[in-house]
Amino acid sequence: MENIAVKKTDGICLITINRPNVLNALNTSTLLELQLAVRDAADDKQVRVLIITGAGEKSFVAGADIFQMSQLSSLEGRKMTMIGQHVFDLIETLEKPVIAAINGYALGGGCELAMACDIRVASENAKFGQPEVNLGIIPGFAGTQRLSRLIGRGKAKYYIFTTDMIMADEALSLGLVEKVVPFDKLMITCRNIAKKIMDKGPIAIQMAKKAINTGLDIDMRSGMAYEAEAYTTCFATHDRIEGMTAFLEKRKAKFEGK
Ligand code: CO8
Repeated sequence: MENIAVKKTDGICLITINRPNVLNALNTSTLLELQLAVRDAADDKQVRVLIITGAGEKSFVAGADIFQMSQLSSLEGRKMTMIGQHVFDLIETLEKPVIAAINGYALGGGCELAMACDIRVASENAKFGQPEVNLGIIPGFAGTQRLSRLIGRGKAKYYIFTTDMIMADEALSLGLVEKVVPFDKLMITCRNIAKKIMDKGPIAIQMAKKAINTGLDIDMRSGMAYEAEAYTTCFATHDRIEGMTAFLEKRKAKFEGK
C-alpha cells in the first residue's frame, strides 16, 4: 500500500495514515487502502485491537484531500462521500475495538475518522474541527451525525457553523476524546489501553461494543432487549465459565474467545 502503513505486534494492529506532505489528507485511494487494512485486521485472528494514527508529529488527518475534491464533479463528490462513510462505518461496526491515537490536526474527515473509532486518545498538541463550511461544503463522512451524537446538537452546530478549532483539553471536556496525554506518551498510552482490553474476553468486548452502538441508534426499551440478547450470547460462552471460575478460584482468567 502507498498511503497506509500497517504494523502488527502482540495482538495490536497499528494502522498509520502515511501522507505527511499533505498532513495525511484522505484521498480516495487512501480511503480504499484504509478499508483493505481494516478488513485484513478484522480477518486476522492474531489481531485483537486496532490503533489508527497519522504519520509525523503535526497531523492525525487534516481532512479529505482538498486538491482531489477540487477536481471532482458533484457525482464524483457524492461517490467519495459514500466511500468515506462506508469505510468509517466499517471501523465503527468492526467486531474488534479500534483506538484513535490523535497526534495532531484532526480536521474535517480526520475528526470524522477519529469519531468512528471506539476510543479516542489525543496528544496535547491535537486540534479538532469541522472546517468544511469554509470550503462551501458540509462534513460528508458522517460528521454531522457523529459529532452531534458525541457532544450534543447545540455544540455540534456551534463548531460546524463557526469552524472554530477545538484544542485537546477542550475536546476532553466536551467528551470528544477520552484522554489527553503528552505527545511522547501517546502510543504507549494507546498500547496500554489495548493491552487492558486484550486481557478481557473478546466475545464480551465484541458484544459490549455492539450493544452500545446499536442502543444509541434505537429507543431505550429496544436497546435493553438488544442488550439482553448480547448478554445471553456471552452467557453461553466458555469465557463466561472461565471468568466466573477464575474469580471464585482467586486467579486471573484466561480467556480463549469461545
Ligand atoms: N487536503 C489537501 N492538502 C492539504 C490538506 C487537505 N485537507 N491539509 C493540508 N494540506 C497540505 C497543504 O496544502 C500543504 O501543502 P503544500 O506544502 O504543498 O503547500 C501541506 O499540507 C501543509 O499544510 P499547510 O502549509 O497549510 O500547514 P499549516 O501548518 O500552515 O496549516 C492546517 C495546517 C491548519 C491544518 C491547514 O493545512 C489547513 O487548514 N488544512 C485544511 C483543513 C481542512 O479544511 N480540512 C477539511 C477538508 S474538507 C473534508 O474533510 C470533508 C470531508 C468529507 C468529504 C466528502 C468527499 C467529497
